[in-house]
Amino acid sequence: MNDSNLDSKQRLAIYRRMVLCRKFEERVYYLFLEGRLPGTVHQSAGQEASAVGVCSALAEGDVITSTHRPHSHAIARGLPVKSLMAELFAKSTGCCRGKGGSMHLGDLALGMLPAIAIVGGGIPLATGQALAFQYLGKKNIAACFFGDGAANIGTFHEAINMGAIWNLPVVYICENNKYGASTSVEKVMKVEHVSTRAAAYGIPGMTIDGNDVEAVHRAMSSAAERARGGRGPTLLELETYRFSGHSRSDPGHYRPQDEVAAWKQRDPVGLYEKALTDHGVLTEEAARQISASVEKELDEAVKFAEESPSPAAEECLSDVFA
Ligand SMILES: Cc1ncc(C[n+]2csc(CCOP(=O)(O)OP(=O)(O)O)c2C)c(N)n1
Ligand SMILES: [Mg+2]
Repeated sequence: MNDSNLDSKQRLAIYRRMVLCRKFEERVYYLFLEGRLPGTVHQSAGQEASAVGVCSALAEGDVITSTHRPHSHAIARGLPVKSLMAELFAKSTGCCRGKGGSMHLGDLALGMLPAIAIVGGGIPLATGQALAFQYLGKKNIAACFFGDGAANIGTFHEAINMGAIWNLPVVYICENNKYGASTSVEKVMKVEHVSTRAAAYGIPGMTIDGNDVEAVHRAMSSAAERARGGRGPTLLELETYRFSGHSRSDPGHYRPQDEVAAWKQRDPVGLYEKALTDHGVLTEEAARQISASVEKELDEAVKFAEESPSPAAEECLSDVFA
């Protein structure tokens, strides 16, 4: 932990953001069980270090793209939890005015293109966003989240090749959580690491412990610096695990119990809490206060969402393209 340039204040902010991601997912899980939320959800508990580590290395004006599993990405990018919760409740105060729902969360003004549920669909979008930054002479970068499953989709290869040949300011971030829906990554990939594919496009590729938030922060910081400096993309593979099944309707029984248990031992929130405590950055009392303030923020978000109006019937066709 000592080789990071983060100070105590930044570390505590990262920790709080991770707790917010985790508790948001817990809250959403219970709201679904109670039948209070429409639609479906793909949850990201277990993957907080990836979302928060990446976004903690971004600057104002940078843009992320996301996937069908976007809640932690949105929270990590700093979208207000109220607007996310209202979006899940399909209310007009949501970040997409209640018309996008869980799989399309986003707010371009706050640095997140609305998420795209087509697997691999965000990779060309991030590449296009990076091309726009380069064309306009901006110093911003695009950070592109996608899963291991998306790394076998055609757009992965086409878009990364394009980003590479044009030295675009984009970082490609594969969250390798070992499964694409119920399919284990070993069944669909001959190479051990997605990151080795970077060699095919002539860009750097790295595999990082995706449950170590500061390791992610460090790797992303140097990839972002490279991209911002005009030296082109990097492919980061973050090894992580989702604690839940693929979606609300999937209990995840295809995963061996000992595998799930081993990854829960490496819970990214717990690991960081311990590291911060061991280094004297976090006390038990401070952890309690952070937990209470996050719960309060979520109480307020749920209340705000439930009390917000649904979109008016006459707005049915506004802000939608298809
Ligand atoms: C093009 C396309 N094919 C199939 C699906 C159905 N689908 C949704 S998520 C998913 C698995 C994606 O796996 P991965 O990219 O590893 O992301 P993870 O769910 O693990 O976060 C599939 C097959 C889809 N949404 N889009
Ligand atoms: Mg996956």
